[in-house]
Amino acid sequence: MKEVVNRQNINKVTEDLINSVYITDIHTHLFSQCFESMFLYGIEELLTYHYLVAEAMRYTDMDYKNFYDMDKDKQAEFVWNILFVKNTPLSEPAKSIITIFNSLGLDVNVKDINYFRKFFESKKLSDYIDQVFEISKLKCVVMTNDPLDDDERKVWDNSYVKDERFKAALRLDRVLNSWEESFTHIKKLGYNVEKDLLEPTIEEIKKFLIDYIDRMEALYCAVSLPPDFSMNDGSVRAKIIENCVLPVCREKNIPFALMIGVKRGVNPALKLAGDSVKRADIEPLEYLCSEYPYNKFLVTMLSLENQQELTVTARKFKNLMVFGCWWFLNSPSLIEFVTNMRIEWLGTSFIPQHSDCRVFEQLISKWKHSKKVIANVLATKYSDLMSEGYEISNDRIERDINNLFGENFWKFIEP
Ligand code: RAT
Ligand code: ZN
Repeated sequence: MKEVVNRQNINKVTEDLINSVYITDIHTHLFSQCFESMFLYGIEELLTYHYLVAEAMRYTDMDYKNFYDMDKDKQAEFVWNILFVKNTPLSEPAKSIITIFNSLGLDVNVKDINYFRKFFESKKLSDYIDQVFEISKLKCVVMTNDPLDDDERKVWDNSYVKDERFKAALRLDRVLNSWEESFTHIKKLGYNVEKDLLEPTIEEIKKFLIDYIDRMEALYCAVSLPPDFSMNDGSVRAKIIENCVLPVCREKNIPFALMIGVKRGVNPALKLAGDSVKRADIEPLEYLCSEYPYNKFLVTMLSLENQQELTVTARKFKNLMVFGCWWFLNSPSLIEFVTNMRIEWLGTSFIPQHSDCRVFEQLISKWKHSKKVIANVLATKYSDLMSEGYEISNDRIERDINNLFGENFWKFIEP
C-alpha cells in the first residue's frame, strides 16, 4: 500500500520514489560494449578520470608530463596513493569512488589497490553492465558520438551492435570548432566540401550530417562552446550552425544541444584535465531561440554565474530545454542551489541532471549523489506547499519525478 504523504515523511517518500524511477541519462561519454576498448570501466579507468588527475597533481611536485608518461596502472596507483591513502577523499570526484566501492559491496577501508583490482578483473562484462544499470536504476544513457573519430567510425561501419540502453548523439565539436582541420577529414569520407563555405559545400555538410544522424539514429546534435561563443562574429562556426546544423535538425526534428562556457586547454599540459570555465554571453542563445522558433535547443551552461540568465531565458522561449549541472557544477552544494532556482522559476519543465560519465561505474555515484540532493530540494518544496494546506499525493510526486528524470527529455525529443 502506498504511504500517506505528510510533512513528517515527505523527505523519505520523495527519496524512495526518486530511487525507484528508471532514469534517462541524456549526456554521457560512455559507449556500449560493441565499441570494445572505448567502453571504459574498472579501477584503472576510475582512478585516472581527468577530474581526479587534476586534483591529485595539486598534492605533488611531479611534472604533468612525467605523470602522463607513466603507464595507466602506475598513474592509477599514483592517484590512489595521493587521494585515498595520503589524503581523505573529501572532494566530489574522490567521494564518488568511495560511493562506487560501497555500492558494489567492497570494503571502502582497504588501502591496498590490488584488492579492488581483483574485484573488477573478476567481472564478466555483459553481466556487469546489467548489474550497474540496475544499481543505478537507469533506463538508458546517451553517448557522445563523434563522426570524425576514426576508431569510433570503424565500429559504426563494421561491428556496431544495437543495445537499446545506449542511444547516440551526434557530436559536432570538430566540425564546428575546428573547421580548418575537419573539412579535409570530411572530404576524405567522401563529401565534396571545401574550406570556403560556398553553396555546394553547405549542401555537402548537410548531407554529411543527415547521413550520420541516420546511421547512428542520433537523438540530437551537440556541441560544446567557448565563453565567447557568438552568432554574429562572422565565424565559420556561426555560418555552419545557421546554414547546416539548424536546417538539418529542423528537417530531422531533433534538438541541437549547446554546452556553453568551457575554456579549453587553459593548462594544456594537463590534457583532458586542463579545461576550465568562464562566464559566457547569453545573447547568442536568445538570438537562436527567437530567430529559430521551430528549432529545439537543449542547453546547459558551465559557469555558476550564467545559471540565472539561462533559467530566465528558458521562461522566454519554450523551444529551450535547460539540462544538467554540468561538470564543475556537478557537486552537491551547486546542484542544490541551481535546482532550487530552476524549480522556483520553471516548475518541473527542465531536466535537472545528466551524468557526463566517462567511466561506466561512475553512473552509480554520479546518480546517487545527484538524486539525494534533488530529492531534498523537491521534498522541501512539497513541504512548503503542504504547509499551506495543499495536498501532495504519491502519484503527484511520482509524476513530477518521471518528468524530471526522463519524460521531459522524451517529450521534447518527440513532441
Ligand atoms: O565532463 C567532462 O568529462 C568534460 O571533459 C567534457 O567532456 C564535457 O562534458 C563535454 O562534453 O565537453
Ligand atoms: Zn560531456
